[in-house]
Amino acid sequence: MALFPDISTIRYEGPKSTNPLSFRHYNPDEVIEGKSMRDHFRFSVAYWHSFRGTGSDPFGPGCAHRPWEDGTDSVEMAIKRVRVAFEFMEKLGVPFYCFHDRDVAPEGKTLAETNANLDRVVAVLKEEQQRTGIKLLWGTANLFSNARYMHGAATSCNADAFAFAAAQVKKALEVTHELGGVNYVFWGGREGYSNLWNTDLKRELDHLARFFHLAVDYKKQIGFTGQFLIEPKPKEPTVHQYDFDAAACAAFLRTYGLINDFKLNIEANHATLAGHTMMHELAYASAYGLLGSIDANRGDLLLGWDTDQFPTDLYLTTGCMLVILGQGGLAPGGVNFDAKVRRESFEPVDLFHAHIGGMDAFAHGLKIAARIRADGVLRDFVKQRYQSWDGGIGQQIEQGKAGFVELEKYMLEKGNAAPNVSGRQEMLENLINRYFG
Ligand code: XLS
Ligand code: CA
Ligand code: CA
Repeated sequence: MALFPDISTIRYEGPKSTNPLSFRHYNPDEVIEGKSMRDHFRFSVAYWHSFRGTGSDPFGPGCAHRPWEDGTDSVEMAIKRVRVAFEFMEKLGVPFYCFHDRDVAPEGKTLAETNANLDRVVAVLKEEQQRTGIKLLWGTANLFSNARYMHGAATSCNADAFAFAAAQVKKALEVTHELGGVNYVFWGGREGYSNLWNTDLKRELDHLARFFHLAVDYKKQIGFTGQFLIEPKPKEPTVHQYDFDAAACAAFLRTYGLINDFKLNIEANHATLAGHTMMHELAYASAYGLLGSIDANRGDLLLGWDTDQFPTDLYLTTGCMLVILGQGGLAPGGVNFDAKVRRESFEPVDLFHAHIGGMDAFAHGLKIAARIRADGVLRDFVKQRYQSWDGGIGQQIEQGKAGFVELEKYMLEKGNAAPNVSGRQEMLENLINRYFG
């Protein structure tokens, strides 16, 4: 069944190629810093955007041209859509995909009916995984679309919403396990609040932690060994999301004794919504040993909401790759394109252009980051900048050998601090630009 009849497998043709349906930088077998590009990125397609996105927005309904859709939300349509998705991913050459339970199969009238629908589609997902060798990077549960979650799921004021969410995640974990998923993501959906007049914040946080503990217990019970990931996001849909950013998630996980069971899935658009750069969020998560996977996309800084655009900015991808190379990679995580084509890009071929652009931007960024690291200029500069900590009083502080008394004595004797040296930000910015030439 050729659903993209005019498109053949996308190949690497090198930087000089002018064929828009080819890779100019992503060459899966090319080895950089001892690892193939395929293994550096572990690229993944997000089922929800690419196969359930219709291009609808608050001002109008969907207008995407998807010739395989029959206009129903039936299980039959869901199964046909799986075949389309796998043909797309095969032609694109991505090794992974991600989904929410409700992306792949329709919700029924009862939980039992919903689970049965999911089982039928999962059997086909499994078949297609086996046929193509494409694997599941992560599964997740949609705990935000159905009206029962209007007040949140694990943080709802309605205990039945918590119970339903638990049942839903239980099933999503089983399905992820069944499909050999290597991670499982928790994005906080409506876990947050819009105003404090009606909200018991402490009780909601306790419930959220309880929910995660139950998930960890069940993971162990079924022998699922995939990595659990929490995905920070500061706002949208609620004004105040509990998983605001990497720092808030780290504090939450530590407070509730969950720090060893979770890592973070960092998304670029969520980082900027939080007033950070993606590189900040990655560096922060990595510093705490919590960087597990990334959702690759970008926002539009002129709009300021979650536009989920495909990443094309080489400064962004180079920054990401500097941090990722710095921690030795992302596996078992990967680079998931949580991104959607613009409403105006309504033809199926636009899905190819979008992913090719994202993959090439990351591959190009990887090459640049590897060159920056090989030259060592940045690393040497930073090392030099902190040299006062490599010996003398700095070393004594780091080694816990100097307290306030010793530090006062040291300064009384010395009289004043050593003069500062320039941070040379502009010089370094110029230096980084040389690699983009
Ligand atoms: C929404 C999130 C979501 C998660 C998965 O903003 O990005 O798509 O990645 O639930
Ligand atoms: Ca995401
Ligand atoms: Ca997003």
